[in-house]
Amino acid sequence: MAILTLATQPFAGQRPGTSGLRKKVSVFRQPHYLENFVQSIFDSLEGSAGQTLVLGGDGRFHNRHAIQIIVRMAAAHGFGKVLVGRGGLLSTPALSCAIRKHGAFGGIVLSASHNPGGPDGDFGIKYNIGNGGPAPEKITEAIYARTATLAQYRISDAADLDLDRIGHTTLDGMQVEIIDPVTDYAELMRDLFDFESIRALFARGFTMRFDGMHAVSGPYAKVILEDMLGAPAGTVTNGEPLEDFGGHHPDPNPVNAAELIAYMASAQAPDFGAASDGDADRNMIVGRRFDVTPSDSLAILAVHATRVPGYRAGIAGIARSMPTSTAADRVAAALGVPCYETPTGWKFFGNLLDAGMATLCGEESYGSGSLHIREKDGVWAVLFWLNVLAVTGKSVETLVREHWARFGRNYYSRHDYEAVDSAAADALMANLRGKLASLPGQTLHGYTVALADDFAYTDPVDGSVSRNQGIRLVFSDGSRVVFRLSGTGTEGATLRVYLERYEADPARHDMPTQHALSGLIAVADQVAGIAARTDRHRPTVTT
Ligand code: VG1
Ligand code: CO
Repeated sequence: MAILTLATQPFAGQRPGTSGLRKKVSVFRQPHYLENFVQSIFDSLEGSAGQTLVLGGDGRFHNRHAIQIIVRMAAAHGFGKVLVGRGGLLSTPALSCAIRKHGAFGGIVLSASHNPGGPDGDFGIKYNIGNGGPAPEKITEAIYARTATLAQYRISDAADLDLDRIGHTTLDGMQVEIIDPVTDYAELMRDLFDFESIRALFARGFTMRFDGMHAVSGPYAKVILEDMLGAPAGTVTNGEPLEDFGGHHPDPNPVNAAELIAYMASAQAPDFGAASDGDADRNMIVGRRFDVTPSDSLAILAVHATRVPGYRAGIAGIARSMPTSTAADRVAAALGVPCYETPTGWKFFGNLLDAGMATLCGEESYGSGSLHIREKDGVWAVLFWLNVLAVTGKSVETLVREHWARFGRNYYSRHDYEAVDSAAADALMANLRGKLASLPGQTLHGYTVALADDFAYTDPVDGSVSRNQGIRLVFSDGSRVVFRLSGTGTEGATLRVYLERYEADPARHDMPTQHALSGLIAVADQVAGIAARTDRHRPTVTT
């Protein structure tokens, strides 16, 4: 076996977005494309010689091939050991858990998360640091800078590994261990939650459906829900990871998980429904004939945290991404703890969690998590809800309605305009930026603009500043409209418009969401000129 040094040339555009580098599979299949990016990651690390790297992915098309390449490059780079999930599988939260548990230097997760898979779908790669979380911008920018100058990469010429057999082997002097992808993670969940109470809940006949969307969460959900907690076999549906996710879009929202939503609205609906995304870091929570918004979910978990063993001592603070509704802010105020507002993307929560400033974090995009790891965590959120349902004996709907009665309701919706012409989307954002100074004081469709800005964030721990994180209009009644361009899409641009309206009066908590937000929807179009500039007259996806 030998270490080869191969000449290469830079590829344009290898800049990590909101969550790693995501491109079409066809882009990743170009010779040297993956290798260049991996070498750029390795070249940006200091002190990795002899250390441990954790490696796994969501099982999508190209996953196994990429794993073989990265293991051989890790050996060439001088890592001491690589831990690989069996079959090349590790959910994003399980990878974060494994980095922390095994004291690894870092990890690489192969996923394009909620983006579709298969030969014509998307692929992605992301580097996580030693705290288990996504690399901060300082590192992702260094990686990107390196991709622009790379002239060679190093790789072992060793034969392919057997990824399917648990155990130890060596590759060009580097240890390789194939680990069960579920074990460490399941143990962590058992330590955080009241498994006795949840087991008793299922024993009393409580019913649920977990839709794995043929992504990587299935094996985790089956072991934990069906084997450890005694949920009936068949509770987990679409539980086998498939390379193309069965042709579906593994994005757990009411549009892409329509089958689960329909089932939860039917006469056979179980007590509880949930779904997760490609890499199992997102969650959707559904009650019987009752959907829960991710922003409400975060707020409700925070209120009930002390009912859960892992959070019995209370929470130090909450962090939410800027577009996420302010429901959690009201809970933080009631608990007397701070609520931090960060840019979109989990990498911004890492410092707050490491510093002990926040305990729970969440995003409106069906993501929530806590200091137990440094990624958002889909199965964790489901277990948190099950724990609260078990110890309160209440239904999902009752818990949410009680929450609204106490704190008020934050009507919330996100409108996505996908695959919009990039130039038109950039022009729309530039035009909005140009208008910011003139908006405060204006009244539009009955809403008076109190603040209009381009969100910038100063990390309170390391002082780093992230600018241009979304245009924010805040109105005098606390309602908000936020505009951002997606940093995870692979086709044209995706414009996201986030809409939020606060309603304190319980007599007005039963309006259809889009109706409650109709005034703000009109404001958004008037200010941004969405229809005129993109020629789109309705969103591609409304969640
Ligand atoms: C989207 C979401 C963001 C999330 C990111 C990664 O980013 O809005 O909240 O952190 O996806 O989630 P963007 O830039 O497209 O809006 V995952 O589960 O796809 O890794
Ligand atoms: Co994801």
